[in-house]
Order: sequence, then structure tokens, then C-alpha cells
Amino acid sequence: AAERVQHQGLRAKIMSAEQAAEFVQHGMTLGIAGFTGAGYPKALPTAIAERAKAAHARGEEFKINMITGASTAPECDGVLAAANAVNFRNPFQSDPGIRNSINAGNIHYQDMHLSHVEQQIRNGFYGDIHVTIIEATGITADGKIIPSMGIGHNNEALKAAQKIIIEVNAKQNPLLETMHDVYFDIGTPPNRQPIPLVKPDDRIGSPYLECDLDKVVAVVLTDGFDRNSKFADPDENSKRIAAQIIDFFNHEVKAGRLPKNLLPLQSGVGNVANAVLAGLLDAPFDDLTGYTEVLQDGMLDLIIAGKMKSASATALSFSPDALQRFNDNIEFLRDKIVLRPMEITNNPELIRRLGVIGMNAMIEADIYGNVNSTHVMGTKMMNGIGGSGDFTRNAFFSFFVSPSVAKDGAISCIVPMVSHHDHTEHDVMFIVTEQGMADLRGKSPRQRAQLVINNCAHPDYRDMLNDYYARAEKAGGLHTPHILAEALSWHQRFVETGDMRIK
Ligand code: 0RQ
Repeated sequence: AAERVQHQGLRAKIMSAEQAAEFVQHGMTLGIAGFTGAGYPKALPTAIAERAKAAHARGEEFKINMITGASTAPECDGVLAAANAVNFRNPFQSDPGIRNSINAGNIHYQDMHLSHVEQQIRNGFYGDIHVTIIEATGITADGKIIPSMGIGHNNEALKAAQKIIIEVNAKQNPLLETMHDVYFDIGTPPNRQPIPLVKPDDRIGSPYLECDLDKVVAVVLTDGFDRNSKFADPDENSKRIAAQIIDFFNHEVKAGRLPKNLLPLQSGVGNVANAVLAGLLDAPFDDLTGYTEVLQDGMLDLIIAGKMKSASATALSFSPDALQRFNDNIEFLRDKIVLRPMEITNNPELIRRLGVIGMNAMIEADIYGNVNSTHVMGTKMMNGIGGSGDFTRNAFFSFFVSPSVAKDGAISCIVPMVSHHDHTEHDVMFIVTEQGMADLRGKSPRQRAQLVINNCAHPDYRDMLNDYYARAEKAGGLHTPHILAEALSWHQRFVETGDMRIK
């Protein structure tokens, strides 16, 4: 694999992960690559975790602060959490180990809009970035870095770093070279210029990441797959949700309010979001485009099937089967997929300009259209807001999808008041469950409540919601009627009895 490091000076810096981990000390802030299980370092996290364990065994403190692109994997987030080696973590995670440590109060977690990460690194909001650790497919003779399956925040994490460690992963397909588009000229206010991207597949930058080569202290050779989580096959609920969204698109195209190839599609993480894209395979739309942060199996299959002509993303996050399809078809896919820094992919200016259709999954929505994407029962972190806020607020259409109930019906995903607010009533346009869709555009809170309860709630909870709403209308202000002492009682009942239904 050393031949993937063409630059002679960097080749001389090849060393083991254990040696490279010596550059990492207690208390440091690390920029760690990785975005939804793609492009994260495969070897350094374990080596850092071992250093932490050894330090703890000696009775010394060893914890780092880690800023990633988004979620990583068991061999990154997982091993560091297991070694109790993380003090602070942002901006998004989905690893059970990290999640449990966050919810146990052992890790300080900042859940944030992904579009903010790079500009906040650039402007020093996190203080010094002591070491940045990224993964690459290779390094060219002139020291340019060929990114791997995700770019995430690498561009800015490399620029801000005091020291840099590059893992070069021989498992990453060499044909990934030229699939990336790294835009360097975003600038700092008050001197920022418009970002010159006007179509989802425009290329406005360089296919390579660049850094100050003098800062590179180590190059580590690896040979490991990305996380490659498997998706559940779309179930009946997901198919019903997908069918309603597709019906709506059909209707809008017929009415002349949407182009025949729709508008650029964004799809969030998770099984339901992936199922919506799977539903588009059989829908009567061609020449689709994607503008999304994470490109999963569903979108890949649309491109391979010839239904989607191009897609822009910041990472490729595939199941093992989809990875195989990607590698088998990479010659065909190379000019159709473009991978960008998350600051560009999630950029509000671009999402608004392109008129993206945002489709994200949620934990729960309330009767007025506020959405909680992140917290279970208001207190426990699931994953994080990720890019859902960047897209929802700036989208042409913003959808939130979820089954109407969770945990075998013990939880209603439509509640009187959300137990945590991620997306406000001002941003959310459509709520879709397997029961139906609520089109909240141009409606007052009271008009919305009728639609959300009667179209989206599960029949087991509809009467309870109508009863709450009817009493709320007699309780106080009539703009957004609530009975404050009761608004979160459904959650409290679940915490106490394991069921939101009244026994
Ligand atoms: O838990 O696995 O223990 O059974 O949540 O739920 O229905 O499988 O849905 O996989 O689509 O994930 C919102 C978490 C949905 C995800 C969320 C429980 C449910 C199950 C998963 P189990 P499903 P999905 C782009 C945009 C935020 C980030 C985002 C997410 C588990 O989509 O993290 O959108 N989104 N990023 O049982 C308690 C409820 C529940 C509930 C579901 N009301 N209360 N538990 N669950 N509803 C990508 C990036 O930004 C990088």
C-alpha cells in the first residue's frame, strides 16, 4: 500500500498507528475525519484508546475533545468511548457506545447544524485544533490528498490543525480520484463572496484536499472497510410513507408547480428516509438530481437504474451489498456523483438557491408541526440534528417522515407538545406517517392541529389528541392552544409506566 503515497517526503513519514498516536496527548482537541460511517480513520482511534487505557491504568487522566464531520463507527467512536477517552464530542454521532456515554453524563456532546462546523473551526470557536486525523485514498506525487468515501469537515480541519496525521486506506477504490470537488474560497465575513454553484452537479473547486505538508507528522497505512451498516428492507409503513410523498410529487408536477424531474432531493439518515428513495425507483420521474449530505443505498440505486442523472453529497454511506454495486459500477458513476465538503453540501445559500426538497426522519412531531429529531423523552440523545436543520429551514419543500407509533405502539410519534425542539413550526411543511400526510403550508397553528391529528396520528392516539386539543382550546390563548401542565404528560406517563396510553 505504500505506493499509494506518491509524495516522497510523506512516504518517509510512514509509521505505525501506535507511533503516530504518540502525537496525541491528554486534553488535546482533535479534528477527526468521518461522516455517517464513511471516511473515518480506521487505526488511530484504537491506538489512541490504548494510550488512554494505559494512562488510566497508571492513574493519570487521558481524555480528548473530538470534532468530526458526523458519525463514525465502532472502530472510531466506539473504541474511544469504551476507553473513556472522550471529554467533548461534536457535531453528530450515532454510535451506541458514544450515545450511552453521552446519556450517562460522561461525554459533553454539542449537537449542532453541520453547516456551521467548518466556519466555526475556521474562526477559532473551538480554540486550537492540535491534531487532525483524516483518511485518504492516496497522496499524489505533489502532495495532494485524494479523499476517500467522505470529505466531511476535512478541508477546514486540515487547514486549522497544528499537526496532521493521514491514514491511507488501501481498501478505498483508487477510482475515487476526481470524484471530489473541494471549494477553497469560501472566505471570512465581511469579505465573503457568493458561492458559484448553480446546479447540483457543478464542479467549482479541486478534486484534491490540500494542506501544509510540513504539518504532516505521520502517514499510517490501513486496509479496512467503512462501517457499511445494513439497511432494513423497506417495511409496509415505509412503503406507505414513500407512496404518499410520490403521489404528492405527481400532483405537483401535473399542476405545473414542480419540474418533471422534480427538484434536487435531499434524504436524511435512517431506514425510513432510505425507503422513500427506494420508492422513487418505480415512480414516473426521470433525470432526477440529488443534493444531499449522505448518499445511501436508495440514491445509489436510482443512479445505477438511470433514474437519477447526478448526485452531490459529502459522503457515501453504503450497506455491504451497495458498496459492491458501487465498486462494480464506479466507471459509470464517477462523473455522476460529486463529493463536497459539508460546508458546501449543507450550505443554506446553496440549498435555498437550488430549491432542494428536504426529506428527513423524526423522533416525534407535535400537533402544531414542531419536530423533535434528536431526543428520546426530552432528555436522552439519539443521534443528533445533523444536516436536517440546514435542509429543513432552507428547502423548497421540507418533509418529516416517521411511523405514527414507536415501541410496538407504546409511544405516539404525534404528541401534544414535542419534548425537545429541533425544527420549529415555522420550518416544517409536511408531516408524513403511514396514516397520512399533513400539508402545513399556509396554515395557522389551529388549522395545522386538525390536519396533524386526523391525518397523521395512529388511531389508538387520535381520540386522546382530539380530547387534549378540545380542552386546550378552553384553557388559555387561542393562537397555539395548550394546557401547559399536561402538554408533556404523555412523555411523563411513558417514563413512569412504559406506555403513553392511559391504562
Ligand atoms: O429504536 O432501533 O431501538 O427500535 O428510534 O427509529 O423508525 O427505525 O427510524 O432509522 O429512520 O431513525 C430520527 C432517529 C429515525 C434518525 C431518527 C426509535 C425507534 C428506533 C429509529 P430501536 P426508526 P430511522 C441527514 C439528516 C436526525 C438526523 C438527520 C435521525 C429508533 O432519522 O437520527 O435527520 N435523524 N440527519 O424505536 C422514542 C419516539 C421514537 C423512538 C422512533 N417517538 N420515541 N423512540 N424511535 N421514534 C444525515 C446527517 O445529518 C449526517
